[in-house]
Amino acid sequence: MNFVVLTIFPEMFDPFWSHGIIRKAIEEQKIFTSAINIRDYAADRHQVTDDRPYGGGSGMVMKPEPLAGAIRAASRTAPEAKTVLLTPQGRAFDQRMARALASLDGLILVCGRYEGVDERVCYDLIDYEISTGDYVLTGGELAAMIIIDAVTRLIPGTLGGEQAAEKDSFVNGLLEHAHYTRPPNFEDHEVPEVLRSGHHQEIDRWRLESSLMRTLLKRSDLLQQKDLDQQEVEILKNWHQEIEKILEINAKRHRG
Ligand code: 4G4
Repeated sequence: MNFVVLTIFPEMFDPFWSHGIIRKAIEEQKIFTSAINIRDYAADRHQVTDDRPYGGGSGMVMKPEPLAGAIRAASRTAPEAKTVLLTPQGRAFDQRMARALASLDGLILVCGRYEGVDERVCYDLIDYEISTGDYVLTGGELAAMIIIDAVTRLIPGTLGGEQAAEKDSFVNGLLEHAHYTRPPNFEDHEVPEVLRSGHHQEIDRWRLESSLMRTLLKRSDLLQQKDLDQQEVEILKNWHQEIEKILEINAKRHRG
């Protein structure tokens, strides 16, 4: 996968390329990365990339010509790549979109600054507008890093042998189960006995119950959307029964 970032602050990406899974993916040529300075495509001597908004008002707008020049140059070096503008107005980024993007050959990620980019850039030069969430950033750079990070870890061979991404949150529509490592007792909190038992079937069952419980308590919206399998239905029905029992006992107590 080829990632080309267009930004007026390419240095922001130096530390991003230099650590962890992203660094390893670059070293092993699973991804190819570059950050190109939009300023290099400004025509004037002072390389200006912003201008005052038509219609007045405060703040500046990103000029269309340098951006168009940068996008066209990037498209020539990566003709297979799709162009993406990171913007609060874009389609909401999620794990499903990350999976779809991971199947592409290349992405040209356009990072806006100031109060936004001239609308006409979007007309012919942008394939997708994506938002990483409902908040406003000073620039698209952090949003571009989020996309690159989430997509890279889905590329086969990037996460280390077992491809842990397959077991992750959202892959099965549930939140992850709780995780524990040594020591067995930490500040008076014990690791659940079953996880130390070596009974793989019971461990799988415990983890599924942990996933379901966490999703129910923290993200019941995900549970409503999910197509539950036989075992998941059984677990939820068991909990339902337990709760009914407790409420029945309580009701009896109040009736006397
Ligand atoms: C384009 C238009 C993305 C880019 C306007 C970018 C949040 C996100 C920007 C702007 C961004 C996001 C200055 C508002 C840069 N903010 N949620 N800012 N703004 O993905």
